[in-house]
Amino acid sequence: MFTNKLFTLVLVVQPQRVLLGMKKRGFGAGRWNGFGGKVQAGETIEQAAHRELLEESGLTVDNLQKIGQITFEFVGNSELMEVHIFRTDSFHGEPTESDEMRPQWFQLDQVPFSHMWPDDVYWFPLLLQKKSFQGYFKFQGLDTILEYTLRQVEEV
Ligand code: 6U4
Repeated sequence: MFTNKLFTLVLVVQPQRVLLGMKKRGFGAGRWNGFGGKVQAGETIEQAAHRELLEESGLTVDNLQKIGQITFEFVGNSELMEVHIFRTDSFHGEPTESDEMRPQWFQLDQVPFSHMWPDDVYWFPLLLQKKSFQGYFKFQGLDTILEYTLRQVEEV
């Protein structure tokens, strides 16, 4: 029997660049990723997305666009990660290193996929084209995708 745990992930995208953070500790440490984390009791998914973005990057945003939802299964773990992915094109503040993340801008043709979660290379192009998507990835360990589905949807 599977249970779902809610997570957020925010990508700040500008015409020529995307802001990623090097995860310094915890789950996914050593990988570049968007900013996000667990949804806490008493907050909405969107509130959690704003909170985690501020905590991890120092940035605030007026609007987050809901763009994707991916469920991750890790073989041997009955808790699925339900990750809600948002995109924003504008922000307030200066990207600032936190205990958890070291932010860095990447040109859109130099996104460091080999140092990111292996699923990112599949859905990043949709995110960059502002196409909404829904997916499911089944992992063996942290590096191997055993199977996946990914489809474009009208609305997440
Ligand atoms: P703590 O340790 O409580 O501060 P918290 O920041 O709440 O943790 P964390 O860092 O464990 O949560 O959240 C994991 C983050 O990694 C979320 O933003 C979702 C993201 N993530 C998890 N699996 C991913 C994957 N396969 N591909 C991806 N992002 C993933 O791009």
